[in-house]
Parts: sequence; structure tokens; C-alpha cells
Amino acid sequence: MTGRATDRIDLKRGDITAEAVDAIVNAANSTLLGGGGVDGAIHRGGGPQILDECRAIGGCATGDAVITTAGRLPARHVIHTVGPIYRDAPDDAVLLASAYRRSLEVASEHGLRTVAFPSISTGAYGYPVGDAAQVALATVRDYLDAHSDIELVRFVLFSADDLAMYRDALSRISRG
Ligand code: AR6
Repeated sequence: MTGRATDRIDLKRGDITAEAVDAIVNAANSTLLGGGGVDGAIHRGGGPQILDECRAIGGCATGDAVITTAGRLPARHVIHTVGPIYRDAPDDAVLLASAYRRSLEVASEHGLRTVAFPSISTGAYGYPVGDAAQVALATVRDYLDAHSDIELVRFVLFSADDLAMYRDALSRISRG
């Protein structure tokens, strides 16, 4: 594969429900039955079809991911993943990396090429955003290095501060 994997990573500030990509990723909980934050925004925007599909799937373990359609949203699919509730334990980074990797594996399994992520676990689940950005970007970079099928991974950050943290982390891993 020619070119650097980080060239296929894009960072922007915005609302992920507006992204017209093959899949947006939802920072869900293991019940898949909805919640606040980005999960609430996705179900509000997408309508009841997404929740019906989530109910039929029946749940998702922390660090794993499942896929549904995207209802009325402009994206084609929603990949629901469950990040860790931050405990300041060694497992946190392992589970967060797994949430990103499994989401990309599910995208690949379905032939999807463009994927948008929110900042998983850094809202209600309390993961410090600087640390989470490092794990998120390194995991995505490693996946893209090994898989040429995914053309674009876009991180859609809700705040200017979060975008700045992700920019910092991306420039660090691009140098390294
Ligand atoms: N677009 C992009 N990012 C958003 C949006 C949006 N529309 N809305 C919020 N964010 P959180 P978590 C950002 O709490 O920490 C839910 O109740 C938000 O500012 O959504 O993984 C679930 O059901 C933050 O930066 O997810 C779970 O119970 C980031 O998305 C629990 O919260 C993640 O914050 C999951 O917690």
C-alpha cells in the first residue's frame, strides 16, 4: 500500500448525525436501547427503525460492535460500539482500542469504505479526551495500515477543545 495511513484520517468539528458517509459510529451502551449524548442524537435523528433493529440484535459487549441501517439519517449505516466506562485501569485503553478496531472490522465485513467516529467514551463514560484521542488515532492508523479497503475515517468532534486535542494527537502519531 502506498501513501501514509494517516492521510486517510480526517478531523472536523460538527454533529455526526449530519455526515453522509457509509457508516457513522454510535457510542452506545451494552443494552443498545439508547441513551444521551451522541447515542440520543443518532436515535432522535434516525427514527424508530434503528431502535427496532437494536432490540432484535439484543445487546453488545464492551469493546465489540454491531451494525444497523441508519433510518432517516444521511449515512447508510450505523455501527454501534460500546466503549469502556473510564476507571483509570490498564483495561481502559485495551477496551477503547477494541471498540475502534471492531467498528472498522464490521465496516470492512460489509464492504463499507467511509466511516465517521465520534470521540467514544469521552462524554458520559468519563475517559480523558487527550488519552482517548491517542488510543483512537493510533488504533485507526494501525488498522488503515493493514487494510486498504477503508478509504476514509473521519472523526467528528463536538467541541473546539476536543478537535484541538485530536489535532495534537494526530500530529504526534504522524511524526512518530
Ligand atoms: N455528534 C458528534 N459528537 C457528539 C454528538 C453529536 N451529535 N453528541 C455528543 N457528542 P457520549 P460515551 C460527543 O456521552 O462517553 C450514552 O448515554 C460528546 O460531546 O455521547 O461513550 C450512551 O447510551 C462526547 O465528546 O458517549 C452510553 O450510556 C462524545 O460525543 C453513554 O452515553 C461521546 O460522549 C456512552 O458514553
